[in-house]
Amino acid sequence: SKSITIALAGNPNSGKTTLFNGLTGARHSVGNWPGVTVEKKEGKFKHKNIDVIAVDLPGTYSLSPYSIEEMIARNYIVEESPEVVINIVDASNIERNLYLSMQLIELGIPVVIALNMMDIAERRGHKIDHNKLSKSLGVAVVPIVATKNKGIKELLDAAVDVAKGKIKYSPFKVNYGKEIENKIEKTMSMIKDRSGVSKYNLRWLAVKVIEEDEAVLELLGMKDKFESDDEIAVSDENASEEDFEAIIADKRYTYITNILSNVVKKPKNNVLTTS
Ligand code: GDP
Ligand code: MG
Ligand code: K
Repeated sequence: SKSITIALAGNPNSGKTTLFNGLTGARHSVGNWPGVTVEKKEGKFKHKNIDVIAVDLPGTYSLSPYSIEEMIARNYIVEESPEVVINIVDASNIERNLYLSMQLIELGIPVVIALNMMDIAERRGHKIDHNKLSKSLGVAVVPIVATKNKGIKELLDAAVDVAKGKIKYSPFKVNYGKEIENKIEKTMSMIKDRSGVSKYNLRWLAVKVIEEDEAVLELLGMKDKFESDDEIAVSDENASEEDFEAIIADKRYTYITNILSNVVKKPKNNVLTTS
């Protein structure tokens, strides 16, 4: 049968290379992403007789249009539509890492979270309920220790099942509050018939328009409109100066905090566990 492409996404130092090497061994090629000097690694392996292609995406903290690495990662995911994205999360630094997870999930693509560095989290006395995290996010979450090859089989089982549509998840949706949700709805109906929009998740695009994401505005041919709106806003004393990008980012962090308050338990006294 047809091969499955798995893209690996995660923060720098989350263990992506360790996992990638563990999966592909020596059977991988190293090149550059088109037009830039950012390294691209691609490898092949078999899992349960299924041919799997693994693509290592650049390490990123977000999927904003402000960095080459983040644009490479998000363009690859959106344009090439890998069957599944394995999002490697450093369990010992889970708050920060989940910001990227939220954005991957918002892209509307199949995501499996590999909760890596579980040995470090455990050593620090952090108790992480991965089943609760999975329920809260609406995606599969598999604890692993990449350096010891622990949990890798379970991770691949989940990734292949998700890629083949055998496990259906319903990813959570952030509620951005009445004002922004209204804007999202209006923007969705405004952009839905534009050419080239169909391969994107419409809600994700709408959120990006409201964030004034330059790459998305350009894609939709809306860059000039926003620039002229800005000029009007400056001359209008009643114009709202709200920074929707900041409000949206804030909502995402609040979601993460709320979710983690039910998922992670840390020892009260951390003095003896700093190493
Ligand atoms: P990348 O930047 O995401 O590619 O991360 P690397 O694979 O280079 O890993 C960063 C560091 O974390 C390396 O020193 C790895 O050996 C280490 N590392 C990766 N996974 C684990 C793990 O599960 N447990 C522990 N203790 N260390 C890990
Ligand atoms: Mg690496
Ligand atoms: K952002």
